[in-house]
Amino acid sequence: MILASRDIIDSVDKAWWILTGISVVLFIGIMTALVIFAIKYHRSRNPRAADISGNTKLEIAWTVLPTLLSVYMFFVGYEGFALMRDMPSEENSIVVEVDARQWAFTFRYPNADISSPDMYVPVGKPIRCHLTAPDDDVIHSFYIPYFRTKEDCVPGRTNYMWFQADKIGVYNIFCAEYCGKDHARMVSKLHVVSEEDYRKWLTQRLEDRFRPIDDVAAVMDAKSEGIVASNAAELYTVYCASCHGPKGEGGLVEGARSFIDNATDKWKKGVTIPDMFRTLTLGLDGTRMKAFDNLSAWDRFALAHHVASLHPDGPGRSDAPIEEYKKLIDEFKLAEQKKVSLDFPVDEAIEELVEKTGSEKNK
Ligand code: HEC
Ligand SMILES: [Cu+2]
Repeated sequence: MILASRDIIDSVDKAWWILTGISVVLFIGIMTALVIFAIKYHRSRNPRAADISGNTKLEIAWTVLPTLLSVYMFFVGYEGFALMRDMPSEENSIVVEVDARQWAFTFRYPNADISSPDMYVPVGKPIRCHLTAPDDDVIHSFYIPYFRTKEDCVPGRTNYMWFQADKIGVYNIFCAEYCGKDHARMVSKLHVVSEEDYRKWLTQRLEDRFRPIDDVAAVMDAKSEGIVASNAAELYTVYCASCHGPKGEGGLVEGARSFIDNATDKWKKGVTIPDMFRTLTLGLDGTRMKAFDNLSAWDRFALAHHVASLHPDGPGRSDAPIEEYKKLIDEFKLAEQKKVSLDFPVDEAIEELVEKTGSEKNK
């Protein structure tokens, strides 16, 4: 079995060593000549400068040699580039949509209709990444150093890259766009797991994503099991802190609300938990505040509770009567078990995918 990512890694590393080697040799050569000539032709030894003009052999040599060297360097780089662009087809790979926005990556699994702040992929399978950014966002650069693969996420278009992991493990994901300091905060993890663990993870994610809200009291209570399980503090750090500040002080992005001051009269949807749930579900049109409907309803309630808890006087001002919650549950049909049954993508579609991914690459 040929693992193409290994080939890419090897050829990028080879290119790196060759280019670095050439640079080192040239650097040492030029610096040595510089020092030698500075001494040899010093004013004290050569009081009068010689006027030399034209040396055809030398001129041909310094044109032809660097040209050949550059062409050689091009092909050294092209080797790995060609492998990177030789994408497996959609049928023969697992598709992960990478959404880059200020300031986090989100990974969507279109086959399963779930998303995650970290990326999970099964070992050995070709993974196709479809890279996008929202229309009004900025360019990001999705970078997995271990797999030597990096591609821009450009607002309004889709870019593609792929890789295939040959070792189970956890790898870094960075945004390598260096205009603006905040890209440095876009750090995620790539979890390469066994096929079995991948399925387990997907199943769990699906269960969480579509867990119906069967108990109004549970979403009203910040300490209920369902809310605590969402780990809202962590979600907040991943999805909200970059604009609203780690402590809810707001203003990291223009207009992003402060959650700790008392001025809430300018809030558009309101400060109660059900209001915030609505903000998180629908977003605020025409502002940088996007919908977070890729998160489960429980997560959205948990986030609203977390935002409420940031206020120094306690979460009291975000209280709402039970009727408000009931209205939401009806409006967004939160109590219904969504049609996506657990055995759809996990046992059939994914299995099919996984079988199909014995692609040409692996023969
Ligand atoms: C890209 C930056 C950005 C991110 C990320 C972001 N917000 Fe916002 N948020 C804003 C901006 C800007 C506003 C103010 C919009 C306006 O009213 O003009 C806002 C407004 C709000 C409001 C007030 C709504 C109202 O009624 O006016 C709440 C609540 C809120 N955000 C919660 C969150 C939570 C929770 C998260 C994380 C899941 C989050 N935001 C992530 C930028 C962001
Ligand atoms: Cu970025």
